Amino acid sequence: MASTTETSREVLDRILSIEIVRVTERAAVSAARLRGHGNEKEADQAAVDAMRRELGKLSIDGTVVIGEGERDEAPMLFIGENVGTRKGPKVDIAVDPLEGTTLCAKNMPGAIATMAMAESGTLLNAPDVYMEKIAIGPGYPKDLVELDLPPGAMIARLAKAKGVKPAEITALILDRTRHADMIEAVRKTGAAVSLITDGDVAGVIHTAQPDATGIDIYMGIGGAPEGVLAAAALACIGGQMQCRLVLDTEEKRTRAAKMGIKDPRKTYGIKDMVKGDCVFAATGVTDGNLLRGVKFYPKMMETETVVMRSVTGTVRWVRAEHRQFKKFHLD
Ligand code: VTB
Repeated sequence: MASTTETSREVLDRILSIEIVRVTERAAVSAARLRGHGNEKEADQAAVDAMRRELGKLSIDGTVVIGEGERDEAPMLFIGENVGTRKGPKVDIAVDPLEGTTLCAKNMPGAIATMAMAESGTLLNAPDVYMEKIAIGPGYPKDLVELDLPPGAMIARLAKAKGVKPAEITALILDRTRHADMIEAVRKTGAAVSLITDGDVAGVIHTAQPDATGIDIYMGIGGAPEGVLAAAALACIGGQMQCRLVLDTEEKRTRAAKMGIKDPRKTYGIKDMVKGDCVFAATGVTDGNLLRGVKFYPKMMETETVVMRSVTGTVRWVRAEHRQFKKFHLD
């Protein structure tokens, strides 16, 4: 048991890196029951309910900083909501109970349940707007990625650093019309573009294991909450990322200002988004490159989770067999 003298750092280390696995497992199982049902909202709600129920059992005094929406929209796990038993360390919580709702509803690869937990006041409080992102894995010279470099020049720089020709580089980009010019510019260098329909948290994580995933770089505009979660993962496994919020209207700038964002054009590195010790976890909902989806058997369920911690760089792969179905509140 955690004694009252333990710092949040010790608790994050010893206890929460395992406890957090239960949270994403529960969310993943609840969503997985609704795979392929064509109902994104229902699957998302099931994941949110399960995640909230499980978070409530953790010995933390948590505050949701990346959540399901803003307080006035009254969703569950809203930004600012307190979670946990309140008897424990103060921590920031970032959640995406079902990242890739469409992937789950259509039973396509790559849906995950994910969250991060960090020392209080250390995660970027990002509004739910778009974010420009660029990310690569570990092992490159410092400051290699640069958001404002034209995509073609970025690919050339990356290829040089990797010691290969641009044709041997693969960039992962969300398949959106807003990325048409970027995709063309990357292809012009001879590099390959892998397109995904959703799921850029996993997309960014892919860059950390290029040999396994075939992905060298993630580029493009996705959700800001997903950007902070991806930054939390890279803070643990290494890599580089640069991001900028897309605050293109007065309304968005005002919302961001209320969340403490003073410079709407600021470029964020990983350390600007994740300033302290943090734990990140993701459980597969549908099968994907990163994680296997939930498997249901008559008397057992299987989940696969990756959980990682930033100060130690420990990455644990947790393949779990669950036999007590009632814990999952599936009926
Ligand atoms: C991405 C993707 C998410 O939103 O962040 C995307 O990773 C961005 O929004 O899985 P648009 O769909 O509007 O382009 C998701 O697709 C859903 O949150």
